[in-house]
Amino acid sequence: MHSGFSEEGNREQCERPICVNNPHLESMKEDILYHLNLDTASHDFPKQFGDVKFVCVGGSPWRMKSFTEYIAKELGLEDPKGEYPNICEGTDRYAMYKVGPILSISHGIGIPSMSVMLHELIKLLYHARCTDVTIVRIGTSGGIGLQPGTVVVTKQSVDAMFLPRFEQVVLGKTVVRSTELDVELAEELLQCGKELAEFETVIGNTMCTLDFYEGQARLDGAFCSYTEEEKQNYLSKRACSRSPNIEMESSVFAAMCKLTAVVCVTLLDRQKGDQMSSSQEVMHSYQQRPQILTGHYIKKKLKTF
Ligand code: R2B
Ligand code: URA
Repeated sequence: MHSGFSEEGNREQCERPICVNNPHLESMKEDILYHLNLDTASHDFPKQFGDVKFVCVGGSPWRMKSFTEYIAKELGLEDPKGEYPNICEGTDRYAMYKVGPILSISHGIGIPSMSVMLHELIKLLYHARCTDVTIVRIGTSGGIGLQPGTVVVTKQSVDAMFLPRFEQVVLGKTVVRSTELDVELAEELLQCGKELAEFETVIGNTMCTLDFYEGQARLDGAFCSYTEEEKQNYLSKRACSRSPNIEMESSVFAAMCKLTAVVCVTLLDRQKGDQMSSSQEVMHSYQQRPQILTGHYIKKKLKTF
């Protein structure tokens, strides 16, 4: 098993521990989570993080702080002083916030940035002896043939060749890992979107690319070697119609974690353009949608615990 989550038992069985799959960790006296600026020698992980049940990850530090403020308000866990300190203070690689059983962490742009954060996050949850943790990526994406502002819950993450795989070179050899996500969790999140009825929510395959410009068939990068017609053909490929949105982290996220979901809002329709031309206000309101949907899901779950 590669992922950081136990696949033993089913969802109804309680106490699903976080698993690491690395025999070398046992012999380490201390573990330094370098990019999070945390270590097991000077922090009591079980005390600080042992109650975590939900982890929300997203690209920007600012968005993850705003999610913490939002969810704190929704759950009545607001800090009267409105202070949510950055747990990763001392590094500007990632930002982390915690309120009640919810941890919120930024992951930056792209697969390598997400991967480094996930290695350290999974070890953090393992050292903290957390159980039954659900992780959701709340992010942004480009839509294909969707009204901007639509929220897409990912069924499966596919690569730029429309294949459900995540490839990584380990010791000079290509290792291929599956990008299956938890279907039941995706359906529950879709249902939350329907219950809220505040914005369009759909389910589909999300394409994960290595680049924002040529990698996503944009015509507005510094370099471009194809025509508008070739771009449109690529985006409207038959396989692509089952993939309503494009982003840059879902594949490694799906490959490394189980009991996870990806919820991304579409910021624009890529069949109509490439530039992010909506106002800051509109963009801001779109970016709140995955937070609202995931917040609704967390509230429902916490009521049933
Ligand atoms: C969505 O938006 C970012 C690029 O602007 C990237 O992190 C992603 O997946
Ligand atoms: N994020 C992406 O990766 N692509 C887009 O088009 C918009 C957001």
